[in-house]
Amino acid sequence: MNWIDLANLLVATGILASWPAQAAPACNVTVPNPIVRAAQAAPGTIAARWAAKNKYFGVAADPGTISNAKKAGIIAKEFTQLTPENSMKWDATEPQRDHFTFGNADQLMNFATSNGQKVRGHTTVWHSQHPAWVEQINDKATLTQVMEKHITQVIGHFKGKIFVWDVVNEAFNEDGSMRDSVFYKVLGEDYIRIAFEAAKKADPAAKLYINDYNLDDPNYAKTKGLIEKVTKWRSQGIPIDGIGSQGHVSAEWNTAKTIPAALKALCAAAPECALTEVDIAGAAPSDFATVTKACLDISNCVGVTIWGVTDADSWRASSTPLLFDASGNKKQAYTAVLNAS
Ligand code: 9MR
Repeated sequence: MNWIDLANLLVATGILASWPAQAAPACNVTVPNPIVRAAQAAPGTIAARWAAKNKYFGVAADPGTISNAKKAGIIAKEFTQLTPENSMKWDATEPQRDHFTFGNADQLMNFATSNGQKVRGHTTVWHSQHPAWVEQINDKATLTQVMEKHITQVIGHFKGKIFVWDVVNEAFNEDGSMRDSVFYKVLGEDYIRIAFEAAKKADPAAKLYINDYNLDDPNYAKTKGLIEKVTKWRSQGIPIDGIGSQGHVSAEWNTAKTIPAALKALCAAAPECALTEVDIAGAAPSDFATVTKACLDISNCVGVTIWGVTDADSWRASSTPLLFDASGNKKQAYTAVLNAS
């Protein structure tokens, strides 16, 4: 047992009230959000090591995963942060106009609360997984009102309980221009301001993120385009607190090796940043270590979320991209991340 695990054990068993300040590892982390206390992570886990560095190590889940006792056990022990994989999306929370449903989302929130885990809200404005009635709106006044109401209701429902929201998801094309979603088509670029201002009003304490995929290379047009726009929007006073890089990695397209430099560039463009949906096709241990360590090495990177518990839960299950195999056993990638942490 190393000293971090020992300190965690002492805290968990009540022998120490909290981590002694001088026992915390020397590092230059000044994260605006005090994310996790070491006491919430089980000794010997990756999450415990990350908590000692004031960063979360999280996972995507939903009622389907937490209702499985084995998976619930893994989540409770191994992760300090949860993201609802689907249950807070528009089609789940407002399937019909003005009818809000939070059953699954509340279930996940309650599970997280009882396990001392922080929740990242995902996601209010996205071109995908919103109901057909949203897609059909074609005038500015109506879409503004509908978008503001959706954000106000959903973020407001969890006010004070959710520490980070992916307010806008996947707003960019691969060439760095803005995606032609219904929001962009009807409202133009101004939809970003409308969305973030509504989110800020709904929960002033939550950190507000823009989240996207294929931001895995600093020289890629999409990475550059997002950085340029976020820098401009922030200079205009739009309340964007953070950039989320999803981190869906595969060997041939967006490789692990360029992620450290890409994340550095993204994190320099906002007060904070995170890797929000990490999975790596084939789960090569060294790639998992490279990707996760990229966040550890950047002071304002607040944490990493793995996009699912076991390989069987993954949206791309056939590529076995996660840290636990389909039976819930730790894979070599887990050990590689632990050793790099
Ligand atoms: O993992 C999610 C899967 O269960 C859903 O069917 C899918 C629907 O679009 O969304 C998946 O999660 C996505 C996330 O919300 C946004 N970034 C890409 C993720 C993988 O597709």
